Amino acid sequence: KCRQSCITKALSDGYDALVASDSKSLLKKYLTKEIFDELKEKTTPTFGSTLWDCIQSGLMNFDSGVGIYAPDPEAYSVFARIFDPIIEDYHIGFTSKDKHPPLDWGNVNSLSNLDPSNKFIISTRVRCGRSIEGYPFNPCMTENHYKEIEEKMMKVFECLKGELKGTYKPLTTMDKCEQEKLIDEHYLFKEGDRFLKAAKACRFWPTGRGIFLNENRTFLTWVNEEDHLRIISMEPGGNLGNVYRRMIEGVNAIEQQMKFSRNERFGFLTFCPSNLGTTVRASVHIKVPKLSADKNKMESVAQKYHLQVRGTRGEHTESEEGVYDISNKRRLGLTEYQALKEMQDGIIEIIKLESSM
Ligand code: ADP
Ligand code: CIR
Repeated sequence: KCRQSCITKALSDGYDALVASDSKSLLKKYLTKEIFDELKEKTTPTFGSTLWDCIQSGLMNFDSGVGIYAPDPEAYSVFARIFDPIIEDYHIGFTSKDKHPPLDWGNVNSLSNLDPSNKFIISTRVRCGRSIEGYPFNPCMTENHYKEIEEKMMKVFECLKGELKGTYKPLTTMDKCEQEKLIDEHYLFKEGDRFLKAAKACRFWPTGRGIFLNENRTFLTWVNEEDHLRIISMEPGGNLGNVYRRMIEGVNAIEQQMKFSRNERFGFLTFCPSNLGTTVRASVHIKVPKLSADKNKMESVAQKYHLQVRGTRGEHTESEEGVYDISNKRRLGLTEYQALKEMQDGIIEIIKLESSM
């Protein structure tokens, strides 16, 4: 009873503040009073998650781009009236009637080196997220869930062979210095993300969190950060085909031993609705000084090719020394291959444009 009335008060105060704010989040754009009133007392059947659990990150961070997370898989259907329009907007046209297509990695060999002369692209990275079947998302996980997933993954990592062979480092065994170095080198997730913290995704930190790195530092896996798994391939230069091929090999090797959560309508399930479907984000770190001198032009080009521009240290960071992180924006409603192709086509256009300026 008391918990319920506290949540109701926090929700209505938070909602009023959001409405009065200048937030550009998708949450503010779509959470009308009517939808808010319809959802404010609902809970998910298995975990009892509330609207507050979904939107507290967006209510506490008005600079959110999206502003909502699914505390558990059922939240996507119980709170569909707010998730659906946000998903449709973010993933550019995936309506409440659409279904995500089956997995299709496509023809890896048709993806090329996007910058053979090495003039613009510093490095290329492709990642995907995976949730492990039988476990809820962060806000509903117990300390034991974190430990169990980590223990299972440590066994999986031991079986990785050839190019993928490497070592797992739990966060609990890393000192600050080592952690900061790995973050600076773009391998490790940043610490204390306030969007995730507000969403209750950082409980029991650093328990169960860690990073697997292969010997060449080209294949890695994050354990229990935003999603149970983030499987990542990266290397210097613009060889997108090679980076993608390596990620697929890693995903397949892990999948031989772990069952991933997949949903009829949304494909692979993730904590943040922006990652649903393929969960794939293919990015380059790129220097395009002429184009990026004109912020509006850069944004309109990104929009035209369905790309997203981030700063040098990832989401919610600024560009340093003119380095931008440009990636495919949508991940849901298209195949893995189409997501990669969309990114490739856009980056090729951006390089063409920069060269002509
Ligand atoms: P994600 O959505 O994959 O979690 P973030 O925006 O949080 O991505 O970035 C995670 C890390 O990956 C950051 O350090 C970021 O700089 C790095 N990163 C992203 N793209 C590239 C790239 N193409 N080359 C090198 N590092 C990259
Ligand atoms: C936000 O809303 O800004 C954070 N909760 C992060 C959302 C993920 N962003 C994205 O574009 N993939």
